[in-house]
Amino acid sequence: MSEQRFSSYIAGQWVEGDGSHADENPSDLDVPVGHYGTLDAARAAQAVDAAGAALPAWSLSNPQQRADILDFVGSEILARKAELGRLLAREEGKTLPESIGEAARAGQIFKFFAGEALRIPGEKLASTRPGVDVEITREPVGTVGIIAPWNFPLAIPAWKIAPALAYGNTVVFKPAEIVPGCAWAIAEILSRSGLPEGVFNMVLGSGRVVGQAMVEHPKLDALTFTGSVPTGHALLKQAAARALKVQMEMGGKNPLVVLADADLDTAVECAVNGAFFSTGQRCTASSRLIVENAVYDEFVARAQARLAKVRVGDPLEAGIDIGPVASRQQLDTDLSYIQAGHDDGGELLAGGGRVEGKTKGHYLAPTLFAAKPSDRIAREEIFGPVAAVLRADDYEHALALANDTEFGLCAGICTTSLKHATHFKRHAQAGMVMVNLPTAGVDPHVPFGGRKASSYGPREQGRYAAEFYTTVKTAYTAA
Ligand code: TXE
Repeated sequence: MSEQRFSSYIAGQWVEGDGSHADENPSDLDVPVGHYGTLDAARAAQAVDAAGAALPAWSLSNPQQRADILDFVGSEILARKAELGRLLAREEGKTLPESIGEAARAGQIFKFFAGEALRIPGEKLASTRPGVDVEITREPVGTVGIIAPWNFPLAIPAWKIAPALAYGNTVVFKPAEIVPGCAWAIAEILSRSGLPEGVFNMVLGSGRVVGQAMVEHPKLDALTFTGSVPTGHALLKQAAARALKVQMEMGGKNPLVVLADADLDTAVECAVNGAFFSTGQRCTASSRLIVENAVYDEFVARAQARLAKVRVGDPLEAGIDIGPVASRQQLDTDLSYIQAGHDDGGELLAGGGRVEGKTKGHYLAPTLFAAKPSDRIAREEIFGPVAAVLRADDYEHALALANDTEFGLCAGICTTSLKHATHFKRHAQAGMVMVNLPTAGVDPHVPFGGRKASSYGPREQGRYAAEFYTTVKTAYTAA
């Protein structure tokens, strides 16, 4: 397995790329998952050329052909979910059950969009002019660039690639640098799916070189990006300068409000799961726990007791709750925020440092601070197993704290009050709201996305994906 080499895929051909970069296993730094070569800007541009050349035929392809191909891909991912989950667990570090669950999710998404390929809607309206017919149809947006992050290396590519292909677009997919194995696995399945050459391309390499070359290419018609706010905003400016259609999913600093009337067992489970599972590396993670004063001490005591039982370690090992941080760079970021928590005067309630594993890995204890709303750990996206707990006087104060952020991806509340749950669903400034559930954990067939600095452009997933992956045409015919 350590000998495996991951290549790029352009115009139906595997392309080796330059060099031999180690694909690191964050839970065992001595044994890489494989090796990969990176592309230069010229070869990334060739991938966009290939996608552009394949577009005219694919955009007019039979929807049954597209459905069959996506169904094949979904079926194979589902059949191989244990093996693909294992690759994911080794490469990104989430636990094996979470990884297998993500692989299954990726397969289900391909199957959902297999169906959608056959359900592309249109409208026919009466014209305001006599003797004229008006039809509104959806056509593919064109050549779509996909720039993906590392934290869901199977599911996020799936929820971008599947709708792109279902609606008749061609694709250039650039995964994050640290997950070439999962990207290669997806490309390998797509390479055997019956897709005409050039319809799907996958390019390995750095964001600055390969990603930039894609975005600057005149034949790229649309860009979908998930990643950090700074990169997203930089790409947004470039996209605006050339009027490129974009969809951006960026950071989060998601609140979980715990009211005095909450079932505290539910609240603690929601908090621990939402803040720390998947090593806190979810854009939907509950990194701000906002707890009403009346139950604050009890909530903290119960959360500490629960965290003391959480097991950090090798994601392939049974009984492990939290795997390693995905990379050295992310570990350094997490440790710097733990330091910031101390520097800003926070009180450490749990964790606070690295954990020894059986192997050399980026293990970090789930870390909880009592913090002030102005502290950096309570305001900035950390993207690791580090969360802040804040005090709220009452529901109104909790809601105000929940909305006091530049982000707006999701917001959660634990309460038994229908009145407060209903009010929160309406007034939380977020794209997604959860009641008595962790903020992380969403369905694949309904819209995903946020407000404020978290997102830009149309929603992802479900039927709402059509907004980004298609463009509308209005046709008039004299009858
Ligand atoms: O993100 P980047 P990284 C946040 C999180 C994390 C931080 C860094 O805070 O700590 O981002 O993660 C590509 N032109 N999130 O470094 O840099 C890059 O190659 C074109 C939150 O992974 O934004 C990768 O494929 N592309 C987020 C993708 O952009 C460029 C999920 C994301 O990389 C590029 C992931 C460029 N100039 C990270 N520079 C969430 N909330 O879901 C980079 N890329």
